[in-house]
This record gives sequence, structure tokens and C-alpha cells, in this order.
Amino acid sequence: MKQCQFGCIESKTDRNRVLELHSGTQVLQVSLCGESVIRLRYHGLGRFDSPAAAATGLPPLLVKEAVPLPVQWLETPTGWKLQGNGLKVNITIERDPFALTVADSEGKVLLCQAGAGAYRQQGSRGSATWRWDGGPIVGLGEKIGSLDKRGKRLVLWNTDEVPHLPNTDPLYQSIPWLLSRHWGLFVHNSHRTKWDLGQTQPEELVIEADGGPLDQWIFLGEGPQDVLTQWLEWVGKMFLPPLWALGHHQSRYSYHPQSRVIEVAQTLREKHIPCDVIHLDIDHMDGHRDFTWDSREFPDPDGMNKELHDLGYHVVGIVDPGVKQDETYAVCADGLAEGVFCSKETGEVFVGDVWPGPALFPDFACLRVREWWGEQQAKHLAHGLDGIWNDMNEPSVFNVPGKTFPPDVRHGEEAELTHAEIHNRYGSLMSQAACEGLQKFAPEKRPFVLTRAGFAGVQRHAAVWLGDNSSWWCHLAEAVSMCLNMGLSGVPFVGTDIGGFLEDSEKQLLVRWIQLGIFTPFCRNHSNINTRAQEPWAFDKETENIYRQALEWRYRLLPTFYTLFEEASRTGNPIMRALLLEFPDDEVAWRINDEFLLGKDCLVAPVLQKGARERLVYLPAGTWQERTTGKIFTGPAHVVVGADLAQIPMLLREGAILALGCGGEFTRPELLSVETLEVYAQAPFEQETSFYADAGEGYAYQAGEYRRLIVRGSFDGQTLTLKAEQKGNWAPQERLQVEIHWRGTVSRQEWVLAEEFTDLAPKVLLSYDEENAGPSFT
Ligand code: MIG
Repeated sequence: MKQCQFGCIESKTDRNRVLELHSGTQVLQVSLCGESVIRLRYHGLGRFDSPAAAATGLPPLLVKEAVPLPVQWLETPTGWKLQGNGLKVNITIERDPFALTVADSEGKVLLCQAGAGAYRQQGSRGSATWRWDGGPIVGLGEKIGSLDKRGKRLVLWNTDEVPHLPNTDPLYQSIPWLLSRHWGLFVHNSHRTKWDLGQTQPEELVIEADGGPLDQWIFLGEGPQDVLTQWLEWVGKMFLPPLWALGHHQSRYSYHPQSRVIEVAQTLREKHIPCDVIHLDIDHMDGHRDFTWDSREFPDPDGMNKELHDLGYHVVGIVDPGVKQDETYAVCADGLAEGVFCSKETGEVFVGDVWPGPALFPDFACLRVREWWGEQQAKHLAHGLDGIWNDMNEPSVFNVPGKTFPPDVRHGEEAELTHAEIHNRYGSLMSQAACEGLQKFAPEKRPFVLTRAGFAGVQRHAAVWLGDNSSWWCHLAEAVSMCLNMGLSGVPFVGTDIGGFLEDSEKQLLVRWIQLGIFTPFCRNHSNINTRAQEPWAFDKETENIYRQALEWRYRLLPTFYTLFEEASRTGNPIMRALLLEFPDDEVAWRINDEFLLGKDCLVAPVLQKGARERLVYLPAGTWQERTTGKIFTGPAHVVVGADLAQIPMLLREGAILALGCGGEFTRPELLSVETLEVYAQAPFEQETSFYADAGEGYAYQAGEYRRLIVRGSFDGQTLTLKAEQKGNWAPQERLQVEIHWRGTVSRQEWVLAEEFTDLAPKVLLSYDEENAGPSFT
């Protein structure tokens, strides 16, 4: 096959604010879509009219329309250079041989490409080669291994693969996004892509797509947080979930019959183990038929769900994309009549083998089909289900090469789309259909959808769990870096199967997993059929007690968690945050895969090794206080902290303010009231932070029914001043306990806020007297 390279630029046009460079049949379009957003579209055959772009029913991946900025390209003796007022980028292009350099406003080169190999086209396959500043690179969604992906070669192609071994790649989620210190690179292309991140050539990044134009978006910024937020303006952010979704979820493949479901729910309550959600896996269905109930095992789903609701639970049911091929089954018959299923090139409906046996797969690339699927969700709502769990949507197919649809499956109203192009988006599109169905048929509620497969922007419609891990210690460790990497790829609402899915869990592993799990935004215990039970009480009293204690802590932390969820919905900033986001100048922080921050000042170092009773912790710059012992450490440093079985090492930076509520066995809006503010004053600080609360359900918050408690704190080493202010109309915070954590001592005071709010006067709360080595109230 002939290979074209982008040798020298033979001609150039400057049209509609887009600079278009030609080399033979190849075209590169360069434009600016924001003052620090560069778009580079390459196609070796000069075609940008991809079927996906033209398909009417396929939702655009981007939530904003790309409108190129008016910029001036200046001729230089050897090429062109970008000039523009207020731009935060510098771009220079050389004509012969072709070269392109992206630099920041100060001229520091961040990415460049040079020579004939910068762009190649071979058949339908295009590739781009970049040199980068050499710094660490994270991203690409669900990937096993360290956060820093340099030196790896990874593939994006959603795949159902078990077990997950250190070299397993790809997995269920594909997100074509790389994030570095000052730049991010998004490739808007849903075909299978390969990413050589300096594996073949240490300084080279080679991105190859099986089809379609290489539509590259480069975002430049101050730091990774800013870069991530800019990208999410384009692919969209997570929405604020219902409060109950932040609670603890209990699941198993499968709880059945319905009496067993009730028994699990009651046991949790009897044992006072906080829990909000029960999941129903595939055995609740009639022969694995979606949206049905097994009449023998679940004779009264409405009654069961009502009983669960009365106990304070919400119920989530699994839905797979494969609709059983059975014309006596209404969903199948109706789907066939409506023509909603994917077909092959020949026009015949595609049949794949999954749980129900031969099955048909809705074509979620069509608007009409998403709406039809949305209507099916109403059946679940009518029986009292509250949320939908989408599995097998890579899409996964049994007993076929490639474990997915064959390449001749078509999508789209006119069958104009190939599976190759839709494959990576199938899971996200399915979740979108479910989410929009829930929104339509329960408009007063916030939707909850959980998905296994997804693509860039999946967070707009669903939370994600990372699929079938195993009850192995190494997978507990993987859970940290994988969740962090999902956050860095735009998906904050993420978690893993607590205790491990495949294989038998063991008590110490379960304890350490829930101690991590209470900090993962999605917190669900789930395990496979035929494995040892791993409910919190499945081992012994000690395990059960520690498990309960960990969850009590999450439920007390709900005001803090909910605030972080709300922040994530506005900025995309992860809830469970990689250290590198808060300490981007700290090289070591980029290498930390086994610790994270809850928000910005609260460092969590979960125990990830069997038998460990202490942990080595890296602390970035700052003065850190260990929460339980009050011990002070000064970073940057590696320190060892104690970690008895019941202990989760947590260290708070000076100025950290944690908001704790009263806790409870299941979420209610009252759990968002701040009962205690823990203020960490081991060193001088200036801090402004806020705590967000609302009804935890519905949309009244969008009309002002929320409360944001803003706390400003400063400590000069002597005097600590706290001021509070609040915004919004929802249940004002009237009083709370303030706990000042000094060096190893804690002082408490009640703070009646109501008065403070009338005058907003600063309140001198406590002063610290070095001589008496203790605080006194003024
Ligand atoms: O092929 O529904 O990842 O969570 O329990 C297994 C049964 C199908 C895979 C999911 C898992 C779920 C299981 N499913």
C-alpha cells in the first residue's frame, strides 16, 4: 500500500480563519479555537467529511461548536508564524521540510513535529508524530499501571478482558487524551488508536488512528488542573448526582431470590453498616431478558423495591445491551418492528451470543433508537428501580474472534457508519440513552447510570466502575492509580469493585479495600458468582467492625465529599485527586501512584500491602499533620506513618479545613449539615474554602436552593481568625463545632453562625500562646 508522508508544503490557503496546508493529497488544517486551544486536523486523503460528522442521529462528541478565532498568520522567509493579541500560544510552521512548533506565550517549546514523518497516511490509517518537552504524561482513561505513561505503547479499543494482568491492554474505557505539565492533547477520533508514548523512540509520541481524520486538539495552560478544565469545556463535565449515589453500594453477582435481597438489606441495617444502594445483577431477569423480572424468584418486584425504599435504600438494576432474540418477548418484538437493532452490511440483523443466548443489539448511534431505549427504562422506574447499571457495553460478545461485533456491522440511520468508528463510543451512547430516559421519565430526579464501557465525555451521562478486577493485593494497588488516571482523563465519578470481583477475597484484603473504597467517589462492594461471600460481615467481627468504622467515616465526611462532587461538576477537577494536580512543580508528585488527595489538602495514603502495619508516605511541600496522632511532618519528605489494621493514614496540610456531618446509616439532606469543622493550624496559613449543600435530589439547586458556606481562615502563628459567609437559600448552617488541630492538641468551640452572617464581621476565634504551648479563647 502506498504511504504518503507530509514532506514539504506545496500550497497554502487561509480560509475562514483556518490555515490549510497541502502536500500532495494530504491536508493539514490549523486553527485556534480559544486563546490557548489549537486544533490541527490532518487527513492524508484530504477528506474531512467523515461519515460520523455527517450522521444525523449521532450526537456530537463536543458540547461546544468549534469556531476558529480570527488570527493573523505572518509570512516568514521559511514559512508562517502565528500572531495575535492576547493569544497564549506561539505557533511556527516551516514549509520545506515541514515542521510545526507549539510554544507557550513566553516561547517555551512544548510540542513540535518535524520532517516528512510528522504525518503519514497508509490506506485509511493516519498517524502523527510529536516530540514533547520530555515531561511525564498521564491519561488515556482506564489503563493498568503507573500514572506516568512514558515508555509505553497503548491501544484504545474498548475490550472486555479478564483477568487484568500487568500487561492487559486495552480495557473497557478509551479516552484519547494525554495530559502533561503544561499541555493536553485530545484526539477527536473514535476509531481504534495506538499511542506510542516514547516506547519506540524515547522522545517521540506517535499516534495512529485506524480511520478518519486525525483531529488533534492541543490545550495549553498554567498547570494540569487548568489544562484539564479547559479540555472539559469541550467534552463536557460530570453532572451533580443524587446524594444517595455517594453512599455505600452493596452488590453481588447475584442476589436472588427477592427474599435474599431483602435479607442482605436488613442485615446491613441490623449491623448498622451504612449503606444506600442495593444492586441487582443479571439473575433478577427472566432468562436474562432486559427490563423483565424472573416471576419465580422475583414474584413481587414492586413490593421488594418498596420494602427496600422503606429501609432507606435505592435500588439499581443491571441492563445489558444484548436483547434476547425471542419474538415472544416484547422488547425484542417491538425493537424488530421499530428497526432499532444493528445490522450487517448485507442488511440482515446482527445476532451475537451473550448472557441470554443469541441476542440483538440496539444501534445507539441513532437518535430514534436512543429514545426508544430511553422508553424501556420507564419499565424499570415503574417497578421502583432508581438507577441503571450498564454492563457488557464495550460491546462484548461471547465466542467470537475479537470478542465484539464483527467489522461488517453497520450503524446509523442510513447504515452509513462502520462499527470500527462507533465501537469505542457504543458504551457511552448506551449510557446516554439510559440517562436521557431516566431524565425524561423521572424528570424531578437526578439520573444515576453506572457504566463499564465508555469514551471521552462518558462522565456526562454515567459514573464508571473499572470492571472485573480480582481479589488480589496487586489489584488493590492498581485501584488507586487507575481511579486517579480516570480522574485525570475527565471522569471523576469512578470506583472499583471493593474486595475484588474475581477470586476469593480475604479478610485483611477486604478491610484494606474498604479503607480505600470510602475515598473512591463510587463506593461499591461487588463480587463474582461462585466466589466466597465478601459482604462486610462475611468474615469475622473484627473485619465487620473495621468495615463499619470506615464507612461511618465516609458518611461523616459527606459534606466534604458532596462539595467536591459539586466542584467536579463545575470544573471537572477530580474528587480523588492525583498529587500532581495540586503540586505540578513537584517532580516526585508525578510519580506517586499509591497516594492521593481528597480535594486539595487532605492526603490519604491507603495501605496496599498484606501484613503492613506502617506505610511510607511521600509528602509534598507543606507542614502536614497526621490526623489521628497529631504528629507533624514537613514536606517535601518521605515519612513513615503507623497503619494498624483499623487505621487509614490521613495527613492534612496547614490550612486544611474538613467539614464533617453527623453521619448516618443512609444519606438524607441533613447529613450535609456541617456538624464540625476541623481546622488544621500546625503552621501559618491563609485559606478560603467553601462547603456546598442542597436537597441532594432534584433540580431546585439550580434556582438558588443550595447553601454554600464560605469559610475564610488565616493564622499568623499567633492568632487564628475564621470568617464565614453563606450564599443561597437552602437550609442555612446555623451553628457548628470548630475543632482547631494545633500541634498535637485539639481545641473545640461552638460557633453560632447566624449572628456572623448579619454583619460578616471577622471573628477572632482563638489565639495560640507559644509560652503556654496552647490555645486560649478570646
Ligand atoms: O460476564 O452480570 O463486570 O460486574 O457481575 C460477566 C454479571 C458479566 C460482568 C460485570 C460484573 C457482573 C457480571 N458481568
